[in-house]
Order: sequence, then C-alpha cells, then structure tokens
Amino acid sequence: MANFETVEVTTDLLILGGGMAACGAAVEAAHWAKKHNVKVTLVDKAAMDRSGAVAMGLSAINQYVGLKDGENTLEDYVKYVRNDLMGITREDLVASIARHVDSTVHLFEKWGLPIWKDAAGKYVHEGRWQLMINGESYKVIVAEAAKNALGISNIIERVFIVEPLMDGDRIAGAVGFSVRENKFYVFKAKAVLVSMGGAVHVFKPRSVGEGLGRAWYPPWNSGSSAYFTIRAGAEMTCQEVRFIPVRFKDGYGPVGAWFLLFKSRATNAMGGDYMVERKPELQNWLPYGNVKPVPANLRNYLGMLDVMAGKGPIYMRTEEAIQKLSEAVQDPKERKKKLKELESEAWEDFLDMTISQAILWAGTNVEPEVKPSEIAASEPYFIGSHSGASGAWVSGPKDLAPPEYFWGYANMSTVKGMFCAGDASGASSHKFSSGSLTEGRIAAKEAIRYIVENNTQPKVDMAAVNALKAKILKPLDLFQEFKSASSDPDINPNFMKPKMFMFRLQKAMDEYGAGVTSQFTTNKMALEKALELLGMLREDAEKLAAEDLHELMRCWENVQRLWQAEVHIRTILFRQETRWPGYYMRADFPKMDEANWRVFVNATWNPKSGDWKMEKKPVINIVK
Ligand code: SFD
Ligand code: AMP
Repeated sequence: MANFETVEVTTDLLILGGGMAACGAAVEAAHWAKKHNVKVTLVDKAAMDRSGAVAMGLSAINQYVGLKDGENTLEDYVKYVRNDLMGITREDLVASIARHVDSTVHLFEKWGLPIWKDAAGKYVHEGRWQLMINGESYKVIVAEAAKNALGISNIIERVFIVEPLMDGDRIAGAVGFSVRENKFYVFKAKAVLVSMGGAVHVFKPRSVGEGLGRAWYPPWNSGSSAYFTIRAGAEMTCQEVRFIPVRFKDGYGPVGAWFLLFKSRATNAMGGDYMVERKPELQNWLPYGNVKPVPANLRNYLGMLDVMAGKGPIYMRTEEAIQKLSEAVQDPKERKKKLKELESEAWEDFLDMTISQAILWAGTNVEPEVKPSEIAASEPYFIGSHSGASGAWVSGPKDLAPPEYFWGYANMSTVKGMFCAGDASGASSHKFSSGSLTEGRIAAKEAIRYIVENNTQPKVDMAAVNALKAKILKPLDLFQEFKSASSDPDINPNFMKPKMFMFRLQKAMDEYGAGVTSQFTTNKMALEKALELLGMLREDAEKLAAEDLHELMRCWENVQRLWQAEVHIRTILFRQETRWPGYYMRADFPKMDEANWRVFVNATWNPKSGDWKMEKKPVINIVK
C-alpha cells in the first residue's frame, strides 16, 4: 500500500469546507466555543481565500431582506422562495435564514466589503432582494474574518475529505487526505458541520476541449456534501431540484444585473420576446404561472420552447437596454456620461465575478452598447443554496418549525451530531452567499449547543479507519502496479483514469438524465437506463487509478459526483410529474400534479444494506 503517514486530529466541532457557510460557521463557533471551552477545527480541500463558489468574486449579494428598513417583511421573502420553487420549500428554514441575513450583510460591510451606495447613503439594489457590490475580493474578505475568529492553528487547508466516520447512529468524524503531502487524515469529533458545497460536472457541460473546466459553477465543488451525508445515512431532500442557470453563452456570465438593474429584454433570433409571446403557456403551471416574478424555471422554460421551435439563438439585448437607460437622461453631456457609466458597469459586472466572460467579450469584439450577446440555458448543477434545492433534510428551529420538521437542534440532519449548511442543507433555496453564511452561523451555534449537551467523544473503530485508508489510497497503488501495461498513461486494460470516468458519468447523465443533449427531457425508460449505466460505473470505480495526489483527488471527486447523480436520478424517477419545466421535463408525466405531488421527495441510503428508501414528506405552509 502507498506509504502514507496517518495524522489523527481530535476535536469537538469539525467544520468541513471553507466556503461561505463554513466561514459563517467559523465566526459564530469561535464566539460560542470560547464561552464553553470547545475546540473547533475547520478543514478545506483548497485555500480558504479563494475556495468554493465565490472564488472569482461576485457582483451582487443576492439575499438582503431589509427588515429593519421596512423594505420587506419576513413573509414576503418566504412567499418569494415558495413561489420560485413551485410550492416546494421548507418555509421554517427559509424564514430562519431570512430573519438573520441582514445582520450578516452588515458584518460583510464591517469586514471591508464595498457595497454600492446611492447619494443618500442607501444600498443600491440590483433587484428587490439583491444588492450591488464591488465583489472581486468578496471571498478573501470573508475568509480573513473566519481565520481571525478561529485562529490559523485550527484551520487545515488542502485536505480533501472523503468519508464520514460513524459511531452507531452518531457521527464520529471524517477521513481524508492531503492533496500536497503523503498524509492520511483521521478527524475525530463530537459534532460535524458539513458545508462542502454543491456539485458541478455531473452533467456534460456545453464546453469542450480546452474550455472543458469552464462551467457556470466552478469545477471544484464535486458533490462532497451530498456524498458525505448520504454515506452517513442521512435523509436527503429535493434531490430532483437541480439548477439550470441561463447565462451568457460560453463564458457563463451572470444575467441578473442585465434583467434587473439594466431592465434588459431577451429576444429570439427573429426578434420576438419569449416572455411576452409565450405568456399564455404560464397558465399551464398555475398557481405558480401567475406569480411575480415568474419562477426561474418557468422563465427558462419559455426561452427553451423558442429554442426547441428553432427560433434560437436567444440574445440579451444589451445594446437596447444601454440605449434606453442613457436616453432617459435629457442633458446631452450628462447622457454621454451616463452611457460611459453604464458601459463600465456592464464590464465590471463580469470582472467582479466571471472574468472569463469579460475576456470572451474582448476576444470576440463584443461592445455591449453596440451589439447584443447570446444567452443560453446551461447544463444542470446541484446548488441548493441558489435556485436549486438539493441537500440534506435538516431540523428547523424550535420556534418556527412544526413538529414534523423539528428534532432537537436547528440544521441537524437525521444523523445525530451531523449539521448541514449552505448547499449541504436542502429545501431552503435562495440563500445565496449571504444566506449561506448566515445558515453556517445558525448551524454552528446549534452544533456547539449539541456538543455541550452531549459532551462525550464518540468511539472510532480504528480497524474500520485502516480499511478506509486502504480503499481511499487504492487508486495510487493500482496505477503503480499496472502503469507499464500500456504506453499511454491514460489508456490501460487494468484501470481507468478519473477523467475518463467523468466522461462516462457525464454522457449517461446528459443523454438519459435530461441534460443539454436531450433538451432537458427524460422518461421512465431513460431514467432506468441511466441507473443501469451508473450501476456499472459504480462497479468500475474499483478500477480508478491515480498518478499522483492531484489525480487521487480527481478520483474521489468523481466517485462523489456519481453518488450525487444516482440520488438525482432515483428522485426524478420517483416523482411522477413535471413540476419544474425549464429545469427538467418528464415526457411521460408532462404535467404538474398538485393533488399527489405537492410534497417533498426524500431519499435515504441505508449504509448497512445498501438499499435506497424513497418517500414523500408533507409540505407545511407556515406563512399564509
Ligand atoms: O448571481 C471541500 N452565488 C451567488 N450568491 C450571491 O449572493 N450573489 C451572486 O452574485 C451569486 N452568483 C453566483 C453564485 C454561485 C455561483 C456558483 C456562481 C455565481 C457562479 C451563490 C453563492 O456563491 C453560494 O450560495 C454559496 O457560495 C454557497 O456556500 P457554501 O458554503 O455552501 O459553498 P461554497 O462557498 O462553494 O464552499 C464550499 C467549500 O467546500 C470546500 N470543499 N473541503 C474539503 N473536502 C472536500 N471534499 C470538499 N469539497 C468542497 C470548498 O473548497 C469550499 O471551501 S450569481 O451569478 O448566481
Ligand atoms: P443571476 O445573475 O441570474 O444569478 O440572478 C441574480 C439574482 O436575480 C437571483 O436572485 C435571480 O433569481 C434573480 N433574477 C435573475 N433574473 C431575473 C428575472 N428575469 N426576474 C426576476 N429575478 C431574476
């Protein structure tokens, strides 16, 4: 077996991940830990300064409720999320985050994040809930606060977490490996907070060749949260609710600022506005077809109908929007100034969060004030904190959750001592960066309370740990054993490289699981075919091989993606309706069925038997 030192770390609270939720958890945990003499350790696969979805920066904070300013009520936000998710959301969780999110935004400002202000000193809104920021260094600023709070000695970077450790039905820690040194890590903890983000590259991206890693969602979030929680035996929810963002084509630049701040239209190749021309279609999706704003998936769907009818490409009418906004200024000198201002805001929107789109614009001679730019529906992603909803089924807070949604500690999964936040927790969409950090704070506070009230170190079976070590490092051994069997390191009769494995996964998901190639449409037979292919892939995962530590990480990322894929397919298969057209369509059940399917679908994998349990859970409205 590969010669790796085993490093044991014993702690009280183990925070997995170093993204928005984990940084919030670190800040909050540090406060309560001091009070209760509790040790907190954070582990990130990358460097916290630029890890996770916010690595490149962001140009907006997408959740700010403005409660104190009287801009909106808590109920307004809950209704917005409920409608956008076609009725399926945990209102207790959404409200729990929404009532604290403004304080998080104020913390961001205190930590040094520049939020746009108008002449009167008020925040500049992108839309009703969104604030504009100069956010290129957003993640660096937030990570700095987390590091200061927790102390560098309690943070371990560049360690990739693979599996949970269990003590019966209680979480006992996690294992992983360094991606820089030959070290295998064993973390023993009284509580674990999972915040390792969502998943990208489960589906075949539109990008090819050199651009393969360019997707909307940065490629390093690979389904670690889903894998970890499933393998611990946690109940998972909303695993069918993928997210398909419409984005500027090929660079995946954001559209929110264009639609909301610049009030732009998107039109098809013939100049038609699908949001106007296809409005009658919304009547097929009542009551959600009538709400404002039109739910994200239905906005997608209307555009997709145009594309399927051969009316693509779809264009963001940047030139028209800039023209209109500048023409509203009467004075010619001021108008010229305004035009320049708008042009620079347009570029900054990309430079703050999707630099590659600005590069693509520059490289393809796009002047947004002169010509429109193509937009398109991306491949599907798993990001429960955005407009998707996948994640673990967690307890709500005592004061808001009905008994069906409450089991002792807010944000604890159905596994004792395992808490989830951000993309790791499900059915509470539209948290975004600010809400994810807020949820991390909520979960950490509750995890510390759990530790104080259950203050025993769970038992860890070291024989099981050693077996995990051998399993996790096996790809390195396999490569060494068989590398001379062929002259091409990527092609070998005895093993498979992680990239090839990923291609197989993506092809199966794309063609049978409602990806881009199949126009986001699937049916029972196709889903069953996908499951068959994924089953074979699971067998072949035993043959993954890694040349070095980096590839070892790639191997496990792809195994984790595979599990995210499987739970997704199983959940789509179970839900016999189409509820989110524009995210996916079931051709065999093309309509929404409120009577039978206005429910959550939850999936649980049994670690002992390896069986899956699928069940319906009630949707309980707490806001009328
Ligand atoms: O508008 C392991 N999001 C946006 N939010 C906003 O508020 N404004 C925006 O402008 C946003 N835009 C946006 C957004 C997301 C993406 C992908 C894009 C654009 C392109 C949403 C937020 O970014 C998102 O909600 C939060 O970041 C979610 O927080 P969290 O903590 O759940 O995930 P993370 O930040 O990605 O962090 C994950 C961490 O886990 C680590 N990790 N560590 C150890 N072992 C493993 N195996 C691990 N696997 C992962 C990661 O390194 C990271 O630290 S807009 O354009 O849509
Ligand atoms: P995006 O850049 O597409 O991620 O959007 C940023 C924010 O604006 C998210 O909260 C979206 O839900 C919202 N948004 C984007 N486009 C629209 C639209 N056309 N109507 C309403 N909300 C939108």
